[in-house]
Amino acid sequence: MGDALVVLVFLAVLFGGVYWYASYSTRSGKELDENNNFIPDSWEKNFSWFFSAKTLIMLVVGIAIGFVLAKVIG
Ligand SMILES: [Ca+2]
Repeated sequence: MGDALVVLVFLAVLFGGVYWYASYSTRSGKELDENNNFIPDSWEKNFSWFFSAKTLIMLVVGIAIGFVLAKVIG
């Protein structure tokens, strides 16, 4: 279960980093964002689902971390 925890924490950091970078790069003007939703327009073509499901994805990863953590500690 320890390995699963490492993978899940890695995913949470990775996804969090991607969401953070999307917001950062559009706010700072590094990426084009003509529709002003803080997602680089070049990413939206293929990965809009990843941003629409942001809350769900982070919730699922968070619950999974909590579940595995409880198994590891308990
Ligand atoms: Ca956009």
